[in-house]
Amino acid sequence: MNLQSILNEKYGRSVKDCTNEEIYYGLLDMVKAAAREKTAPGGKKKIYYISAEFLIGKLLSNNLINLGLYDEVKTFLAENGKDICEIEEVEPEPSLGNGGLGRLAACFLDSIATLGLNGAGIGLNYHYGLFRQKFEKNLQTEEPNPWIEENSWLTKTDKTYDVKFRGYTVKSRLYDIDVTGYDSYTNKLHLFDIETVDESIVEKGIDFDKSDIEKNLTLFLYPDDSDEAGRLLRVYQQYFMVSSGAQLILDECIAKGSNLHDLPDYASIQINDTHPTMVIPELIRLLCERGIELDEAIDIVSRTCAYTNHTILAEALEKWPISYLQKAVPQLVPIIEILDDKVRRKFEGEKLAIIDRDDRVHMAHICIHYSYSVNGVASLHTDILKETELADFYKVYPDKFNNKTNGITFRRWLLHCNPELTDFITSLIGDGFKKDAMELEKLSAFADDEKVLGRLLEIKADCKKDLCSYLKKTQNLEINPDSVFDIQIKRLHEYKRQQLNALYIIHKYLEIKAGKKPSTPITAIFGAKAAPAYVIAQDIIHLILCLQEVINNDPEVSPYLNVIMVENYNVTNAEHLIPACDISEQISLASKEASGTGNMKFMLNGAVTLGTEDGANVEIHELVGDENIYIFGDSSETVVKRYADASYDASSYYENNEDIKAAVDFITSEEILAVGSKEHLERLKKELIGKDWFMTFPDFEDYIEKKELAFRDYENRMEWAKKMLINISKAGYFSSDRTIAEYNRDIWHLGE
Ligand code: 26Q
Repeated sequence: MNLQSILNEKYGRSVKDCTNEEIYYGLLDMVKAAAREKTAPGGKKKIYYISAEFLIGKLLSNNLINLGLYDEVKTFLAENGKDICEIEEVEPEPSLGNGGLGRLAACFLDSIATLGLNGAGIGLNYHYGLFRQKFEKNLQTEEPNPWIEENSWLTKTDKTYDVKFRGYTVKSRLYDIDVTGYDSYTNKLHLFDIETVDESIVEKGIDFDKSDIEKNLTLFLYPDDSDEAGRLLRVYQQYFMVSSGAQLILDECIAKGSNLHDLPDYASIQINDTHPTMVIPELIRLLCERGIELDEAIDIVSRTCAYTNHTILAEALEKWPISYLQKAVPQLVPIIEILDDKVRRKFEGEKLAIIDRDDRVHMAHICIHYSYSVNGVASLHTDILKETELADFYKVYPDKFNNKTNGITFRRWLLHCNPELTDFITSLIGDGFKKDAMELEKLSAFADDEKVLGRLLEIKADCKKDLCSYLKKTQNLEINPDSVFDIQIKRLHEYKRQQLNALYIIHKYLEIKAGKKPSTPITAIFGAKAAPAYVIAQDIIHLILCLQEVINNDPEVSPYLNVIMVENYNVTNAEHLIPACDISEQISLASKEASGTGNMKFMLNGAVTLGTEDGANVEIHELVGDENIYIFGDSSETVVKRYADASYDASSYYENNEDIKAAVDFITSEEILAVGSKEHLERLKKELIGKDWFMTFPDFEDYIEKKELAFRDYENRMEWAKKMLINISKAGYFSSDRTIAEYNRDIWHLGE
């Protein structure tokens, strides 16, 4: 084994005598060398996936699996008394993303390489990933989350670019991370950085001096979908990323023979949400600088760029005051004004304009006018974009709009995180599903095979035990492995409605107190980070933590109901939580969750969804049928209508529904106030009664009903196992290999 010779050279010791740290760094070197030996996919045209976030997670085992080395290394280590899982723990997680959008970008890179498409990711080399979450006094606190060590997955390159801001120029340097495809090629993730970043400017928690751009430009990933502070810094970050990326793209295309007039034959640039929008004016600027006429430059760029929308939440759509751009990147302002002027000449009215009357630049509008493709991320989401949110644009550009339902990489979310299930599936249907996920359908032949179903239940029980020991070891949390695991893990956001789940838990607690005990104990598990400045999200975390303390310490209730809030939810603990889940909570307010991708990961691992008709839940429902999913709540049409006519009145639900009133009142009960903060809890209660903007009350009764039904059905173990099997067998559609094949077929056209 190659590893031994690396360890000899590095430490002069045999693997037996090396520490887990030493073995990890040995494997890092080994994997980097093996990745370098793999060829990059060739071809004239290349896809550049540009994104402010790549939530790649730990890379060691992922790369070992994709390079076909995992089993060999695991056996070799075991023979020498070492456990590969313990070595995996040494790796710091690169948390270079907030949530779904960043994790999607990482899954896409895996699939682009696996399908052998010539592609690269372009992003930023944040020194600190998404903050590390700690709980103190039942409140979230935030700490910096470093991941770059002397020895890391990053490879420093000698490529540098000048990036101009108002009044000064900074130098960007390119760092690369290899992206290994499964049994396939290797691509690159290009991350740009500046050399003057100064980690010592971090103050208490994650506060830092936001004004000194040269010291803070790539210091932190933005933790906020909702924070006002530091927005200007975000503009600097975005421009730094797109300017470096655009220069790299032009260099590469020229090196392959492009005369820049033919740029669309050499490159497609997929813009991941509006965060990289400035790549459009920046490319136009660079093309003009290189001698191309403005109108032609605009046309070339519009045929090169494609845009993906990930949200319909108005507050998440970026609108930058033109004064910010003037201050940071004045060179783009005249170009954006010209882009706006052209739109205004062509289309009447304000709705399609780029610069609005308040002098704010609508980034999504730049993308829609000056890209050749606009896609949503699940079929319901794309329909809502076309019919409601972007209807005015759809009218004038019907051909640009298309849907690409999200997907996940099965390498990480099945092969790596659930080897026992993977082996069992392989024993039943062979290993073709590892390359062609649709082969999972073959599992449906076993839907009535009690032996198979029994084994499936055993594997789930094993995964639950694994999770119990993992959470005991890492967080000192105790869970009953024989309870039903009901899991909601995702960013904390009101539209995702963790508060609805919390209200259910209160309802259940009150029922148990009144003597109505569930026949199978329930463990409600949460994992969620809240943006530091998102007040109500912090309050909801506080409530869940208070419920955890009160309920788990109540001897009357805790044998039947437990609440677990996992600290610092991230990719690594998701990999332990997902395989162990029985019921997957996907309870966003219909129309608000563009797609969701956690829903797909749970389904693939044999959890049954309890969800609203939102995002990709709709497609999961269509695939598995009514019998194998628990759907509740108002439809997206009802919700959209209720917003439009402003007819929703939360307080009347509170006044007229006893269950709702009892659950909401409990938020400020003596029991909760004994462990919580009055300020937080009263604010949350007031928010719910006075506003409940994401309409939890209208869905409350139906949620309880369907959840109770799911718990009852869970008692019939064979029937439940059948539901699990059908969910797994239908999950093939949600492979990101399928999604990427569709992007290529409809948008990128590589290899044609
Ligand atoms: C915007 C402006 C200023 C600061 C931050 C931001 C910002 C940062 C991150 C806005 C949005 C995000 C992240 C969005 C996101 O994760 N969206 C999710 O994308 C997934 C992949 O398509 C979907 O499955 C989810 O439904 C969607 O919520």
